[in-house]
Amino acid sequence: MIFIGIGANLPSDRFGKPQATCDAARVALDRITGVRVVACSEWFESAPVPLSDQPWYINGVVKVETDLTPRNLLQAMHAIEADFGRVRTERNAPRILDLDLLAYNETLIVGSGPEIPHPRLVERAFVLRPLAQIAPNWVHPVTGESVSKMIAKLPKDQVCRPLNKKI
Ligand code: PH2
Ligand code: MG
Ligand code: MG
Repeated sequence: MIFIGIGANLPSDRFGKPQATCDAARVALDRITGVRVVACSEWFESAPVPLSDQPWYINGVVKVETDLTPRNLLQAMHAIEADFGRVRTERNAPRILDLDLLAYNETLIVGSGPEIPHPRLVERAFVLRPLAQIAPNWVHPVTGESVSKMIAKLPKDQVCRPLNKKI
């Protein structure tokens, strides 16, 4: 199974609110030649991790099917980020759009570039909670842990809730 994390916490001139950018990003992913979005989580709103005074994020996860290699898929994702006005500064800076390749079947890529599976997915509620909606039976290809096991191990202080279910 192949999963992409979508996130945004800055408004964009073209799309407006982060949620509208995330909606448009989902469409753009499906329009990549050779890529089909086959499942989508709800949108979640989540406090920045690590906690800071930057705006809250909209986050979600999609499942895709593709004939692209991991590197070609990453390249197409980066092209969407650039097209949507993403400016790269330092790690964890606020952004108009972030697309992260979370996992690509059993593929392992380590080293200086983007790593697969995404090395920080296990510590992020804003990835694991949406992932649990679309792939409750997925297990991490390196650790063998289930999504629910990873969620149980999360620090309890990460706020991440479905956008339309505020209490
Ligand atoms: N992305 C980050 C850093 N921190 N926090 C939240 N809540 N959502 C994100 O998508 C996010 C983050 C780096 O990519
Ligand atoms: Mg990211
Ligand atoms: Mg990224």
